[in-house]
Amino acid sequence: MSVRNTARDESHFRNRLAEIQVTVLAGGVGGAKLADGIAQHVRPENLSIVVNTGDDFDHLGLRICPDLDTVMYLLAGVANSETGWGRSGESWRAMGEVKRLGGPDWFALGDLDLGTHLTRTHLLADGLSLTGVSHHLCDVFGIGADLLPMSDRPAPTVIVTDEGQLAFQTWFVERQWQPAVKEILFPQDVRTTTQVTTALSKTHILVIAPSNPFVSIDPILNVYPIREMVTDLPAMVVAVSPIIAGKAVKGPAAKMMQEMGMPVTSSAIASYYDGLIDLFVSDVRDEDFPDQPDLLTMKTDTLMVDQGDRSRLAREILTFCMELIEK
Ligand code: FO1
Repeated sequence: MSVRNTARDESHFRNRLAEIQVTVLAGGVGGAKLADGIAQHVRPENLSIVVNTGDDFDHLGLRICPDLDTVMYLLAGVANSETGWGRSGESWRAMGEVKRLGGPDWFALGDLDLGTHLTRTHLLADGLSLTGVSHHLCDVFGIGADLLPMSDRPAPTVIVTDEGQLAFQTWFVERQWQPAVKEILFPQDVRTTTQVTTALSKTHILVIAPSNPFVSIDPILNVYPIREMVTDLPAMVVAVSPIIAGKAVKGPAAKMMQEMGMPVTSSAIASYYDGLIDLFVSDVRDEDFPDQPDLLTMKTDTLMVDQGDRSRLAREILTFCMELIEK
């Protein structure tokens, strides 16, 4: 393709994208990565990211919001790329002293990360909503996209295991997600925010990120009336599989699928989202799966190792969705 064509295609892509509102439903690392890829193409004022807060908990007297921070740090370019959570260039002096003094050190809080938790806890105590805190922190980090907690009310996810009920972080971190999952409990009658319903009602493309469907996406859909809105939206709803060739890229999704009696395949994820999505994106490493009548499918390389991957995958998905919208 000639340079001139590429330039023309590029400006055509950007002009069409300029009118498109995109909302991403995101949880942990996989969600943050695709949100970051989309943020490379979509103007900040056209991008809303609705984030799972089911992992949130109070620890050492601080309100910890892991998925909000994972997305925020990645979009701000300060995320720890090895762990996927916390800050890059972190130091551990406060946590080391907590350990020496006999405090709980099972949940590793770096010094920079503690700055976020201390400030968020202070602002919440001052009466700011979790959405207000998110907007304040994103302003400081220079993030233009609208980073929205799924609710301003706590909505803690509880994991029912073969050892009984465990709070999410106890199961995920303290027990390293080893206790077998029998069921996942979400609080009922938690409502979302006007900021989320506004973002959803004006969105043209809704992306369900390659996050864990059970503990990152379901908690968001469980918050009223998000599932109902996603089901009824005129928007193009696209989900990206978190499973590649029978494995989860990161975290417990594959193990949970086995424990809950699901085949560990992308098509099982597509079926899980049945009725919610118009388009399903799976990985070229995956087996082909039977076409579902009212579901469009797209195969590409969904493995996001670096920002180039994230940007390429996001561009492919946005291009595919815009072509469908314009039909
Ligand atoms: N995950 C761990 O496996 N071990 C940790 O010590 C840990 C600390 C931590 C601190 C701040 C934060 O925002 C996230 C942290 N995570 C840790 C990840 C956290 O458990 C998230 O809930 C998961 O990433 C799932 O989304």
